[in-house]
Amino acid sequence: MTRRQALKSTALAAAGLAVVGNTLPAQAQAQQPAPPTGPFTLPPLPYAPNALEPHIDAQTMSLHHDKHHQAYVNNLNIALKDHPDLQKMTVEDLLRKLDTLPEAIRTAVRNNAGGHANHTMFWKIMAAPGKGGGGNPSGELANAIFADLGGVDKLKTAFNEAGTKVFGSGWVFVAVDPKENHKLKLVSKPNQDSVLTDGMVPLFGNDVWEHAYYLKYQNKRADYLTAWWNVLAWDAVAARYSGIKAGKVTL
Ligand code: MN3
Repeated sequence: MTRRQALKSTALAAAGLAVVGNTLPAQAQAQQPAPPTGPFTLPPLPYAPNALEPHIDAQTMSLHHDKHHQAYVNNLNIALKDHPDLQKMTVEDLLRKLDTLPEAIRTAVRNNAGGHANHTMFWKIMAAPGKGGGGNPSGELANAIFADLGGVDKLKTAFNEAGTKVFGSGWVFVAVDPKENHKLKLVSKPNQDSVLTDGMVPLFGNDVWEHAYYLKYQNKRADYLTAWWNVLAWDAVAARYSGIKAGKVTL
């Protein structure tokens, strides 16, 4: 094999292409059945993968949405495949009622329904810089941020600090708490844990898993956290805030 052929073969294998698929024993192939196609499905990315450049690069967006989010969806469907009753529930209800689920699947649902919910929210609250992304909140949302979180500058500082302090993988959220008159709360979570499990609704949040930033920012998570505000879509967040308070937006 020439070096060129070897490189090509390695690249194909890395891309998951079944270059040797036909030579695998039938049993080995049967060990990896296609995941169930439902009930949960991957929502499309609401903009092009390069829309958030230069703050989030296109390759990161494609891998993050097409591979990572898809994997949470697939693994949630696998976890529920023998539970037709749970397949009828919304992802929000699965997370709200996590401690009532069968123990055998509870961790898988916590991780994968959490991953599905967190990323579904994440794509919706970002927009291209200067085209919805960046700037500052206004109106009712700005007033609530001032009252509950000390204002937008204070929020950004506290949010970025919370993001740098997440050990390993996790998220930072601003959540709405219906139990406390829709108060806004800054909450960080490990892994794919959801604020829905605490009876709150995510208003917006940032993903600080390395898969969200490592290709561009490497070890500099703080730089990613700072740059990310340039793609936060405050108008979309304001619409979510009204919707959450009216009980119309649940995720
Ligand atoms: Mn992620």
